Amino acid sequence: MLELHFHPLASWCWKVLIALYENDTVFEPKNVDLMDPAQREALERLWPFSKFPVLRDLGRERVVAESSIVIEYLTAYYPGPVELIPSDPELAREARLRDRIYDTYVHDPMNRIVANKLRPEEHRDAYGSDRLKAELQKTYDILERQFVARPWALGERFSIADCAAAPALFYADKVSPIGTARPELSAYLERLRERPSFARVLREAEPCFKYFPGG
Ligand SMILES: N[C@@H](CCC(=O)N[C@@H](CS)C(=O)NCC(=O)O)C(=O)O
Repeated sequence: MLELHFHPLASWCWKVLIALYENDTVFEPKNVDLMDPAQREALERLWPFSKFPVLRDLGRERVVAESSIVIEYLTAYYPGPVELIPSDPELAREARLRDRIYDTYVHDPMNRIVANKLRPEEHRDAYGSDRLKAELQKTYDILERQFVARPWALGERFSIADCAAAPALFYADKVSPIGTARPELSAYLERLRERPSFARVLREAEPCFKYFPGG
């Protein structure tokens, strides 16, 4: 009943895959090759911005885009033992805030640094890329202070914020290393890598890692 339109190397798709694997949610993976014009057009018909992940719920006749919104949808209609958005409103607000922080201040700059690397050399923006790396370094310092004595972004429980953090930090660390001076954040990234849901995502992405342009 659920289809996920995604690519195994795409970081925002990882965020939703982690959520699906956390709750063993059954879905059909639909791998999209954006280099293939027919597949790109098919994605565009589902979601005019032609970005993935896109979740299609054939049973409820819904197409859901944007990783955070997909996780909201899964939490509402396909809940499992891991409550990715807590039912307590105060905690839910905190989870959503942290999800936003990872998307806005880690994932987005990381993504732009990678996109810059993929440009033809003469169109690369070294100044812009250095600014984004400095932004990441500042964010790491803020996050480092948040992880003292807490295993996950919300504390003891795994949430949407950790789904957002895993891909964002994994790739951000490659383009602008977290470094040994931030032991709490480094240990958090290690815990995320060991979490079975994310370990599975990484295993499945392994054959595509050769296409990542590097740090
Ligand atoms: N804000 C969106 C971002 C989605 C996004 O940018 N996805 C990337 C892959 S990680 C994509 O579709 N890139 C293809 C393109 O830009 O052509 C979300 O949270 O889902």
